[in-house]
Amino acid sequence: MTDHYQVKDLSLADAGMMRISWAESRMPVLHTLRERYRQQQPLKGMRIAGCLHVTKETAVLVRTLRDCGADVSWSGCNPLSTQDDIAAALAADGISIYAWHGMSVPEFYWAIDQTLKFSPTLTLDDGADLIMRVHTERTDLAAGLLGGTEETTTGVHRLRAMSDAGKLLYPVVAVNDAETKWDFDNVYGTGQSSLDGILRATSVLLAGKRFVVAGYGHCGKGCAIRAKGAGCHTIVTEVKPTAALKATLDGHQVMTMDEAAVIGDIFITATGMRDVISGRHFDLMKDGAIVCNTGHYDVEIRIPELEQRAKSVRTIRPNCEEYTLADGRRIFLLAKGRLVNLAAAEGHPSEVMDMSFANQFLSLVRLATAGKRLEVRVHDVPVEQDEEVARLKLQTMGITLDVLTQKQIEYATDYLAGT
Ligand code: 9W4
Repeated sequence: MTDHYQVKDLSLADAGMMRISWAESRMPVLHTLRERYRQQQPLKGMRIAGCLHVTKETAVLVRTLRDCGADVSWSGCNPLSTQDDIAAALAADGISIYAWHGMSVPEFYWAIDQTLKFSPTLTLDDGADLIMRVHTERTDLAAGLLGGTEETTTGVHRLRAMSDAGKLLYPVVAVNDAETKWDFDNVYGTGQSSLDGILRATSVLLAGKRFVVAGYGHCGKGCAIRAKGAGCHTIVTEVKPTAALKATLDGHQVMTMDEAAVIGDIFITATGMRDVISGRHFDLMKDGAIVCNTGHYDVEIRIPELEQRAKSVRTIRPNCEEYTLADGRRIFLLAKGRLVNLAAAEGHPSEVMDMSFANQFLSLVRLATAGKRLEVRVHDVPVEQDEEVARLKLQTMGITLDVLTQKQIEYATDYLAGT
C-alpha cells in the first residue's frame, strides 16, 4: 500500500531513520514529554495536519505526536528544505507524508490538500500556507478544527493580520513568540550554524581573523559571540544607536561598513535589510575576503555589483565561489549570498530545535485539551509553558536552580508594592 505517502525514494528510509535517531538522542525535552504523555495519550482522537520543513528534528516531533495518540498527516513547507531520506523514513514508519525535494508549486498545494483529506482537528504551520489553504479552499473544515499552531515570524504576522481583519476561523497559538523559541533559535541556533556554514564552505582558521558582522540583532549577536569565542577579532556595523552601544559594551568594535570593508577578512550580513554590502565595499576589500549572509533571504549582498567587477568566476569548493576582480583581488562568496547556515550547514542544531518543538507539542496538547473553549484569535504561549520548557531543558542538562524561601517571596512582593 503506498497511498498513505508520496516520497522520492523509499529505499532511503534506513539512512533517514539513522539520522532521526541521532536527532532524537539530542532532543531530551521532547523525549521527556513523550515519556510523560505516552500513558495519558492526550492527543488520542486528534488528527493533526502539519506543514513543516521535513528534517530529522521535525521527524522527532511527528513521531512524538503519534506516540501520544495523534493521527498525523504531513507535507513540507518549503520544497527546497525537504530531505528525501527523512520523508522516506517517516513513510516507512507508517506516517502519511507527501513531500519530496524540489516539488513544483502545484505539487506543493497538492501535498497540502492530501493532508487535509482526513479532516484534521488541529493544524501545524510554518509560514501559514496550510492554514491559508483551509481559509481559502477548505472552509468546510473550519468547524471541525480546534486550533492551529504557527512556527515562524512571517506566519504569525500573516495570522495576526487575518485575526485583526476578523477573518480567522479558529484559534492559533503563536509558537514563534515563545521566549524559549525565538530567542534561542536566533542567538544560539543561527549563531552556531552560521559559523558552521562558513567552516564547511571554507575550512579557514577563524582564530586571529577580523570577523565583520552587519547587524546586531539576535542573529548578529549570536554570530559575533561565537566568532569571538573562536578567537576572531569581531567588528560590528549598525544603524541603531542602542544596538551599536550594546555591541560596544559586549566587547565588539563598532564602525561603518565603509571602514570595516578595508580591514575585514570574513563578512556576514544579519540585518534583515537589503544592499548592506555593495559595489563600493567590494572595491575596498582585501584580496581573499570571504562574504556571506545569514539575514534576509538573498538581498543583503548586492551580488550583481560583484559580478560586474569580476573578470572570472569559478566554484572553488561546494558553496564557495571565487570572484577574481579586474585588479586581481579575489573575493569568495558563500552559498550565492543565500542563508549560509541553511545552504552550507544544517540549520539550527537539534538541541535548539528541541525547545521550539517542545513548544509545538505542548501548544497542540493545550489546544486538544481546551476543546472549543479558546477564543478565535492569535494566542501567545503562556509564560508557564515557556518556563516549563526552560525548566525541562535545564533538568536534562543536570542543572538545578535555587528556590526562593517564603520569606524571600514576601520580601519581593512587599518590595514591588513599594513599602
Ligand atoms: N531550509 C532550506 C534549505 C535549503 C534551501 C533557491 C536553490 C528552515 C528552517 C528549518 O528553509 C530551510 N535552498 C534554497 S531555499 C532553502 C531552504 N534555495 C533557494 O535556490 C537553493 C529551513 C528548521 N530546522 C532547522 O533549522 C534544523 N532543523 C529544522 O527543522 C529547516 C530548514
